[in-house]
Amino acid sequence: MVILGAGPAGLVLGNLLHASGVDCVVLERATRVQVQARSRAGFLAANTVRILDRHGLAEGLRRNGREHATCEFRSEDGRFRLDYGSLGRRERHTVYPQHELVTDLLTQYLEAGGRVRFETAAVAVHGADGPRPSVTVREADGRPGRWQARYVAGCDGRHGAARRSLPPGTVRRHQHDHGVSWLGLLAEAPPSLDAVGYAVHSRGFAGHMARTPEVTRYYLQCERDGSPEAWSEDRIWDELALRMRVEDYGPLRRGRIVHRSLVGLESDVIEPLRHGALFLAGDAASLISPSAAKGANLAVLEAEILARALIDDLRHGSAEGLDRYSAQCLAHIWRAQDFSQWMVQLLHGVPGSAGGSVFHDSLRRSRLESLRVSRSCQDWFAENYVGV
Ligand code: RFL
Repeated sequence: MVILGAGPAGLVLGNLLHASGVDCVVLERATRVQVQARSRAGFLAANTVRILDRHGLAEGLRRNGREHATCEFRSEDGRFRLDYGSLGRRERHTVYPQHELVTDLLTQYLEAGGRVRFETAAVAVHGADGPRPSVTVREADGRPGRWQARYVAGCDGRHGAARRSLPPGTVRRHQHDHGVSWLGLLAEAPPSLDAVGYAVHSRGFAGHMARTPEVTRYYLQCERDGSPEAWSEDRIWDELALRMRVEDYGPLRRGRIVHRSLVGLESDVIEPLRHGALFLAGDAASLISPSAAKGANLAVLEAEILARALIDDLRHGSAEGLDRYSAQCLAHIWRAQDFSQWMVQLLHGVPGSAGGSVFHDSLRRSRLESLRVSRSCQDWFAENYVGV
């Protein structure tokens, strides 16, 4: 079994297969240091924690993660809080930075004897619809190589080799551009709120999410083709202060901006998630806008479903799970896409639409008001916000 990519999807899959005695190798383009330094997600759904717990992979997040169950909305109509942990299914998030989760998964996999080939970039998957699939690679020293396997798991993200290797006409690709970009920021500053903060403002959206007691992620809606470097630290903090209405609700704790990136809010689903012996999981299967913090959670869920199906096939001779894999995951993916689209519309006006903006802004305000006053709307929100 060859797994492409050592992100959350590839490493959960690797851990589960290795623990069941399935011979596998993870091929990873980056170095170990780079893999462990990539800071992205932070909000883990209750189901993600249950999956990791079930397989003995949750020790680090149980020790160092923090439970989280409140979000705060700020807008021209005031502010309100939702204690989503007491709504819907009464589930909470665990805040645990993705790079720490990846570090735990990698350490556990390697200590158990699992194999990872770092600095080995998959170039293409060959013969996935035949009896002898293989993966061509470029090794760390630049030399070409080839790995043969019964199955290949493409967990190498949206721009990886797995997607590139799908022959034209074998899958459909559904893409949607939400028309909005965020400047994603990591600040060496303690969180300023004990809640996730969503601020809707005529200048654009601003978001606040705790990562650790010392680090906070912020988002600022920005120009589509803007450059992150055009934002000085002062400009970032002033804009965050304005959109988060600090004059009304209290100051932000400022600190050094240690990472910034431009994030276009896009969705992208491959259907089906299988081509012969090649299976897609995580961002390779579907990209989801970060508006609802679902990507890493879907990656873990899909990896568990795929691991079960592969173990059933390789150890017990039953291909049923593999046959069901795509449809089973796509049901979760579309539900998450639906909620993330709803969140995009909750948090943004329609950028660049002169005549339509009053109409859309009014819809957005009305949606926020429903969330403020309607218990059934709050329950629905909570169930979808924490769930995958
Ligand atoms: P990853 O984590 O991108 O890992 C893919 C791995 O594949 C390697 N690779 C290759 N290896 C070999 N050969 C090749 N040709 C290769 N090409 C690539 C890469 O080096 C990498 O190591 O994919 P995976 O495992 O599918 O996991 C997906 C998640 O990382 C992603 O969905 C989340 O980070 C999305 N996301 C969030 N998700 C959440 O659930 N909660 C959050 O709070 C959250 N916040 C976020 C996010 C994504 C963000 N960005 C990057 C837009 C915040 C941000 C800013």
